[in-house]
Amino acid sequence: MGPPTVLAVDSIYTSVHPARMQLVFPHGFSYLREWHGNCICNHAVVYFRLFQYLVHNKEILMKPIRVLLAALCAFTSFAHAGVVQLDLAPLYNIDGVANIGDASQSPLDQPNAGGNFVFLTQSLATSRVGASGNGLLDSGLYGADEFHPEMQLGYGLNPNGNNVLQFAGTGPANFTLAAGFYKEIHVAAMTGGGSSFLTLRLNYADGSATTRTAFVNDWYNDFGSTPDDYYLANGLDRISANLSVYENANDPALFGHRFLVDGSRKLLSFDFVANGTSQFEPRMNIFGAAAVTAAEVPEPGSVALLLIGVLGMAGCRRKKA
Ligand SMILES: [Ca+2]
Ligand SMILES: [Ca+2]
Ligand SMILES: [Ca+2]
Repeated sequence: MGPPTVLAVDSIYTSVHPARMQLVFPHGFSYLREWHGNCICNHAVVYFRLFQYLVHNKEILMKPIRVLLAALCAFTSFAHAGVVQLDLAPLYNIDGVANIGDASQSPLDQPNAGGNFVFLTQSLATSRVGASGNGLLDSGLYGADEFHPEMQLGYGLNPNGNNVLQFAGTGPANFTLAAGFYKEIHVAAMTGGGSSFLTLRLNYADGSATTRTAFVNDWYNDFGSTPDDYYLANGLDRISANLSVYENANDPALFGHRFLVDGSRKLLSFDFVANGTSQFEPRMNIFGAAAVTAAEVPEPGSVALLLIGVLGMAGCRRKKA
């Protein structure tokens, strides 16, 4: 049997849900990371499978590059603070983004004269007005930039169903995430028909809570980005909820807001608390959220794997000498 090789990089962080990164090795071993909605799979399983692979294929110790690759696979699992996409689907109460094939949206602003508008996807915008169409990304997947981590917005996963949490004078909404240590939560939001305030109340395992209140602008407002309040998209067009009126406005925006978390305390859940909203206007709308984990502590399995990699490379050098 020849030396093992990496058969395929099956898919690296595809835009489908759940997000998945997979390396497939021969002999039935694979390296896989998945994000199932609001939790991350147990990394220990990944490390154990890589350990199995290295032990099973002793000849790999002759191949420093492959050892290094395997070690890097494990190392990257804890070297970076993780991003957890928070699946708010249980909270969504309207379809706030028009897309091709779906003519039954609910307005992001007041449902009467002068209002009754929603965002639309780029493909629908292009189909209506060609190159001057400005819509939200069809996938709802906004890549990381200097202000925010990668964020998967709900409409990209469920374009025809409920994909926005709208506060129209309604009370707070609680979201329970995978209990853990986080340092930031980012929320995609805007207000239609005026501006409003969003307080995130963070509930820790020790019974304590912290809050920060963000000013969630009217979708036509513009401001200078800061690490706390920024844009996910700007210069957008909008369309009436029944798709009859296209406004080639090049102005509305979807905003992002950062809420800092005490990374030394285990977080259990948080509450979205809206202020300044009403049944008619303003109405605040939330499109998705992501959490950034606090620095992860290397697990014993990954430390052992790195040691194997170093020893393997040392062994190769001795044999060559
Ligand atoms: Ca829709
Ligand atoms: Ca436009
Ligand atoms: Ca604007």
